[in-house]
Amino acid sequence: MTANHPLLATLRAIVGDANVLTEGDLSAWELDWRKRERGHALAVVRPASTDEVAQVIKACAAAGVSMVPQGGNTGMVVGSTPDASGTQVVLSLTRMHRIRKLDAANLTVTVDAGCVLQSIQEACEAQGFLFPLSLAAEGSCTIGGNLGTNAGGTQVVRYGNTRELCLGLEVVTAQGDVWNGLTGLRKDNTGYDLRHLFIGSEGTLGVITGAVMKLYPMPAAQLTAFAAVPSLDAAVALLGLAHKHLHAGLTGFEVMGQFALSLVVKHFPQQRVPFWQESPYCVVMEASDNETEAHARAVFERLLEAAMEQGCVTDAVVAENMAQAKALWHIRESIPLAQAQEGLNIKHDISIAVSSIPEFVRQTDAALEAAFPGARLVNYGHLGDGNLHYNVQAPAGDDAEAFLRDQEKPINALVYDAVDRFGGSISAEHGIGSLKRDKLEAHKSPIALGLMRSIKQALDPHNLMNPGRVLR
Ligand code: FAD
Ligand code: 2HG
Ligand code: ZN
Repeated sequence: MTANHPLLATLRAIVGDANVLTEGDLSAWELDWRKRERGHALAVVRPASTDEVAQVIKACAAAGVSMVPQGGNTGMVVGSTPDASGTQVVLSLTRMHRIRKLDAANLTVTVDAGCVLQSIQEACEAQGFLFPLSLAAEGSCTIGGNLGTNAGGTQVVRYGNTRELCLGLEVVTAQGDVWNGLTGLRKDNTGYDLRHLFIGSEGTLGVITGAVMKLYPMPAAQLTAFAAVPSLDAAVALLGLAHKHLHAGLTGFEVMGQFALSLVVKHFPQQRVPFWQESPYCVVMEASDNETEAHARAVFERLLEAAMEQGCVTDAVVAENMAQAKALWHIRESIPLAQAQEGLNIKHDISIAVSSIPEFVRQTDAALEAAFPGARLVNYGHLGDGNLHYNVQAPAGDDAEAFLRDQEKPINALVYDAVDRFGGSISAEHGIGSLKRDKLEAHKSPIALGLMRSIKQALDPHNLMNPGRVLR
């Protein structure tokens, strides 16, 4: 295929010449965030409305050209970039960034899929509402990508994943038809709930163009604590205490291993990281309170006193103000960036029952250390959700690319076999994309895979929507 492909003239007529990109540096769309793979697109197409998306899909379908839906291109599993063939169209949604409607009484906001997550948070906050989806990529990821991956983030312990926050979708199907499911209803039992098919489908079933998302009143006060814990068992005990003392007021609970924090210290020396040298793990914890800040502090202090008495916290700081709270959260959110600075790495976004996490880590750390001496284990994540980022960095000084080439497969096998033994999931957050497609085959039940293939076949019989992602 070339820049003269006959489809290009049709696409230009739909979205305008300036929004069909074929030349120059297209890295922003063709290279994934982790720099694992560089693809090559026939064109990057940037529609500005649902109608334009529908026309683009119809044109591509008529030409038999496959499409890769893309939002902020922050995905972790090589799912939003084209393959290397030069035959695929990247369908970028970022020109669709309108907040369509905020319904205060219904506690919902209706948005275009290309809205950057942070812009939704800010627009809602300006009107006194909390949109609680929160992740370190929020300045560049889009709500369409969040829905496409069913993103998690740091508030799931209270508000759930993106799926739980979504009340309705607008989707352009693989045939170019527009399904308007933007009802915003909290109860609707009229047959299959189609929205749940598209959420987490990673662009393989259709293109999400709009969504109705749930809002919450802004809490009266939010407090953040950073605590040193002597072990993962202690972190789990602290989580239990936090649930008991804070109930629904517990809105964040993240764990960070010592090596993960050392990478933040190394690559972002301007950040002040408390306790990291004296403790194998630290926890960042958030409480939201509907009464007053004084009430929130009193509850938080009782919790920390109980935790110190029981020995599950050895030291703690509670942020005095919003700026300090942000700085503490920033430490946690900087870990993936520090890992990227350190070099290519192997990521495992696994989940297992919270109660099993300490034993899983004990056994798997020991097995990895024995089999891959020198490999550096970067363990952190959403302990409140039973979701660890159980990552592996090449031994210090080694060529990371060579390490991944030679050791990624056996390391993945070791970790995912352990996840299976503990009854967990090989992906709690980032999804499958193309990086974990073979792992899905190996770790998901054949019945579940068969049902997934039937759904794909029914919705996208010509395999034009993000082919080769999730399923072979
Ligand atoms: P993209 O990367 O563009 O696409 C992701 C997938 O969704 C692709 O398969 C794509 O085809 C599909 N897609 C995109 N838009 C649409 C659409 N409109 N319709 C249908 N399919 C679509 N993830 C978490 O879950 N939790 C975290 O805490 C978290 N933290 C992160 C921190 C950093 C620093 C980074 C870089 C990433 C993080 N991620 C996290 C991963 C990533 O940001 C999320 O998965 C995010 O939801 C992706 O959004 P995006 O707009 O960048 O999507
Ligand atoms: C996070 O929780 C993200 O910070 C990224 O999901 C995790 O980079 C990672 O492994
Ligand atoms: Zn995460």
